[in-house]
Amino acid sequence: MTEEITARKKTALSGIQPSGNLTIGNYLGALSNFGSFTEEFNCYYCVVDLHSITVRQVPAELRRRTYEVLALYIACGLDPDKCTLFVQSHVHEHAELSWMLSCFTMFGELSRMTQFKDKSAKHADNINAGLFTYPVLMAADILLYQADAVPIGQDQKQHLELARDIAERFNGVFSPTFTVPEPYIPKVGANIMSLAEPTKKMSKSDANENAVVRILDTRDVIIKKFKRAVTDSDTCVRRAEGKDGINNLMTIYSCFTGKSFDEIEREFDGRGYGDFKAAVGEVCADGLAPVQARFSELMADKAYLEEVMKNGAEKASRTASKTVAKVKRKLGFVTL
Ligand code: AQP
Repeated sequence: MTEEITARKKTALSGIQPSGNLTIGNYLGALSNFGSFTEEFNCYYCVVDLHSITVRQVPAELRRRTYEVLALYIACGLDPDKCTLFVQSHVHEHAELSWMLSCFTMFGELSRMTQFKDKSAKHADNINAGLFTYPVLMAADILLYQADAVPIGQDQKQHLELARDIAERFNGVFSPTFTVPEPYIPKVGANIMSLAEPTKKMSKSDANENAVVRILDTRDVIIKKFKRAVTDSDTCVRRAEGKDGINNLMTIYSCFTGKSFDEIEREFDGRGYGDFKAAVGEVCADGLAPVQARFSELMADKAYLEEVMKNGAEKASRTASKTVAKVKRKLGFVTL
C-alpha cells in the first residue's frame, strides 16, 4: 500500500549552480519555494556543479561552494530524510543522458536561448560548447527523474520550455519515455533585479558587489547595500512603469513580509525613499538571520554534509540509471 502511494506521488526537481555566493534572487526565486513541494511531491534538489564549469571557476572555491549550497538547502528547511539532496557530478547519468538528448536538440533552438546570448557577451573570451549546450544538460537533469514540476525563477523558463520540447520530440519519435515537466514560477519574486541596474537580473556572478544581496551577507552589509540601491527622482513609494528600482524593492519587501503592494504603498505613504530602503534592509536581514544561523552550524559539520551527499547520490542514481537504461533500449543500444 505504502509503495503504491509512493509510486503515484508526483516528482519535483530543481537545482542551483555553485557558481558564486547565492543571492536573494536565488533565494526568493527558487530556494525559498523548494520546501513547499516536499509534502506533495517526491523531491530531488541538486547542486548543479557540472553546469557551473561553463564559466571558469577557481577549483577550491567551487569545492567550497558545493558544500555551501548543500548546507543552504538544509538551512532553508529541506530535510534530507524527506527529499533527495545531491550533487550533480556524483550521478554520472546526467552527463550520459545529456549526450543522448543533444542528438534530439536542434542547433537553431540552442542559438535562440537568451542566457547563451547574455553569457557569450559577458564571457566573450570563453564561448565554449558547454555554454551552448547548457540547456540540454538541464533537460537531462529534469527528464532523468521524470519530474512533473520544476520550481524555477523567470530566467529559466525558456530552458524549461526547451526541456519540454526535447521530451515531446523523443516521446514522439519513440514511445512515451519522459514525463513532460511543468515550470513552477512564483507569482512574486521570480525576477529579482540588480540593485545597481534594476533593469538587469540580480546574478550571483555579478562583479559589482553593490548590485547583489547575498544570502550570507551580514546584517550591516545588507542594510548598507539597500541604502545604496538605485531608485529614481520621484519620492513616492508606489509601483509604476519606469520605476524599476522601487518596483524591485517593493517586490523584495513583499516577499519578506507577505504584504501586498497596496499595503506597502499605504505603509510608506508620505515617507521618503530613505525610510523605505532602510525598512527593506531590515526585513531582508531579519528574514535571512535564521537561515544564516543554521548554515553556520551545518558548515561546522562537513562529515554530516558528506553523508547527505552520499545518500542523496545513491538515491538519485537508482532512479537515474533506470531512465538511462530505458533510453538506451529505445535508441537501440546493445545491453549486456
Ligand atoms: N534574480 C533572480 N530572481 C529570481 N530567481 C532567480 N534565479 C536566479 N537569479 C534569480 C533562480 O535561481 C535558481 C538557480 O539559478 P542558477 O544557479 O541555476 O543559475 P542562474 O539562473 O544563472 O542564476 P545566477 O544567480 O544568475 O547565476 P550565474 O550568475 O552563475 O549565472 C534558478 O531557478 C533561477 O531561475
